Amino acid sequence: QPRVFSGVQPTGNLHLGNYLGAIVRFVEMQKTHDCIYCVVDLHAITVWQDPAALRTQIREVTAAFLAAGIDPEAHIVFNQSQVSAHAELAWIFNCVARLGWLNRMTQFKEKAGKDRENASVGLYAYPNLMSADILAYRATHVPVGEDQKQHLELARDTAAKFNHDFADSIAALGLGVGDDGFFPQPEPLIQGPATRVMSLRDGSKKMSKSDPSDNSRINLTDDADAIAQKIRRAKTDPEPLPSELDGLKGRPEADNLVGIYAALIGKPKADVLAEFGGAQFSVFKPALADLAVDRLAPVAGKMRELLADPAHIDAVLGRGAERARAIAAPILADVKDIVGLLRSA
Ligand code: AQP
Repeated sequence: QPRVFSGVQPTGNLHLGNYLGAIVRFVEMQKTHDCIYCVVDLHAITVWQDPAALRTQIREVTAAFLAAGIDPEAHIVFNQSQVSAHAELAWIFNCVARLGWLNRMTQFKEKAGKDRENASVGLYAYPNLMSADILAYRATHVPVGEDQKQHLELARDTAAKFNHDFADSIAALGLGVGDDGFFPQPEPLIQGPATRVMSLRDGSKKMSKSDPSDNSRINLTDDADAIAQKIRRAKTDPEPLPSELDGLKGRPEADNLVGIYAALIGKPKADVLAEFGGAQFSVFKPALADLAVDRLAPVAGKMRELLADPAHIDAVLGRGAERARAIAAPILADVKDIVGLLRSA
């Protein structure tokens, strides 16, 4: 049975990249898969989070999931720290994954910056926790943005090494499934028109929660004026839009805005160019702003309504955690048996 797992960090400033690259895909996948969607709060604390703000941010991501159309009854929505299997399996994966693998992770290098000696150990080990998130449910499909590709490859390598290192134990206990061994190879689903939404201020950088410039991103909670202003101020070149896709080559900012329009309207970029080819940005930007407001305002409104009742959000997370635990607990118990860790019956 194919199972989807994915997560979003409650690190504040949830933006259009998170929405189009991840959350919209999460909603779509509900039609065809059993889905587990997680607010990954243990990932968030790999960099400093103010405790009071963190609590609000966890509820905000949950509200965004629900407002976008994730159904917490038909599927599972919870926050990571309520299910201890994530942290337990992450420790075992810390002992399976190799230092050399983690040393190659570009996200750590970017986030740690120059002051690497001062980065938290958690930030370094982050990919092993992500492997645990996915494999604690033996999830087979992981919808993510382009930036998570390398981490998914590491999760696949970790699953394969675990299956290989413990092959005899898995066989002796009769816990193998198909050809893979104990863990499946989780498949990244990096698809759709917006796998990498770029900053509005710099077409070579991804739109990111942690960018110090608020003008670089459209936040899900921005009002219509803020959205229009940010799009008006978005960096562009002086040329009009091309009529063909080829004409976007070497024009990262134009490419990004056309990509955002395409993703919001659910059509290919070629269709957008067929409509706006030859138009100046003074024409295209207001059209994009109207479309963005049209698509995001209902989500933001719903989020506000949900956030007015934090007890309801906490109850959704609590129920989701209970159901997540019920899936992960027997898998973790098998892992402990495979590794040779003694547990009382
Ligand atoms: N710019 C983006 N375009 C498309 N998808 C994106 N995602 C993030 N940025 C973009 C996808 O959103 C999901 C959740 O991301 P995350 O919260 O786990 O953290 P992140 O990838 O580190 O996102 P940010 O917003 O860029 O945060 P900071 O600034 O803290 O690094 C993931 O599926 C991600 O691929």
